[in-house]
Amino acid sequence: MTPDEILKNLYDETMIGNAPAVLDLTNEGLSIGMTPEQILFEALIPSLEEVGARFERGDYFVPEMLIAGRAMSGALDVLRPLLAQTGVETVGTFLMGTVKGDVHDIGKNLVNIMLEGAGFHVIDIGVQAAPEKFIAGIEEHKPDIVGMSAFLTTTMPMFKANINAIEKAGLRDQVIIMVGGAPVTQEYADVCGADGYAADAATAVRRAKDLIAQRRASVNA
Ligand code: B12
Repeated sequence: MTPDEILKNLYDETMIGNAPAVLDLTNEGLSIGMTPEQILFEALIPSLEEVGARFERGDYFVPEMLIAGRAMSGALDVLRPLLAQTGVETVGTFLMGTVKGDVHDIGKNLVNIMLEGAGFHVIDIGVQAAPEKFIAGIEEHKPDIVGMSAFLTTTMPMFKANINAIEKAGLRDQVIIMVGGAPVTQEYADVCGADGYAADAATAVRRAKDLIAQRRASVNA
């Protein structure tokens, strides 16, 4: 198969949630020299975007979304070590979780992979993470940044609930807080009192590095 055929098939097979085919195509693409970024950004992510659009139109239902998500996650398992292959020194510790009530983890996992690739030490506290879990994670791991992911308009208010709980625990000054997820905007991040927001994994990495640099500069000033 040519790279274009692989991308097209990856797009189509992800859309119908054919996990074994997505895995095979991912491996085949890599074996002929395609880059993990190409597979991710030119096939897997656009396919999942179309899955979301179909769900919105009522053409797809939860089971279809679920199997498409699983197919993408299987490919991510193969791409993860390749995307994270750097050897850069640790630039900081990032504690990441999907908020309580929300099980969407593909976006979070992608951000984690890119952060690891950029030299962050990432601690993933999983999905449906309650405020107490974020607090326990901060106390245990002393991260530079806490990242919160939400994919539902109904779970976005958990950002504020988490930030309030972190404040109440006396830990707010110790961490930078970043938020993200499909429905989240910079405006919403500002309103809920987060320090940073990013719409995608690559921007999240840049923003995380900038925020750490700013924090270190202000501490040393
Ligand atoms: C796959 C999927 C599912 C799967 C999730 C599987 C999984 N393991 O994640 C399943 C089937 C479980 C699911 C369930 C539901 N889903 Co759903 N789902 C999706 C879908 C199709 C894709 C989401 C995804 O993973 N995208 C891929 C990633 C890569 O997305 P991304 O946004 O580009 O990610 C980037 C950024 O968001 C950012 N980012 C993400 N997190 C963070 C964190 C930080 C700190 C930072 C800085 C950045 C950042 O970086 C990411 C990487 O570049 C979306 C549609 C869509 N287009 O988003 C709907 C969608 C999110 N789901 C939706 C809904 C309604 C539901 C359900 C309520 C359906 C139902 N009736 O049961 C349930 C809720 C379950 C729950 N309690 O959480 C709606 C949400 C509408 C809304 N605005 O609230 C959407 C938008 C579909 C739609 N168009 O209506 N879903």
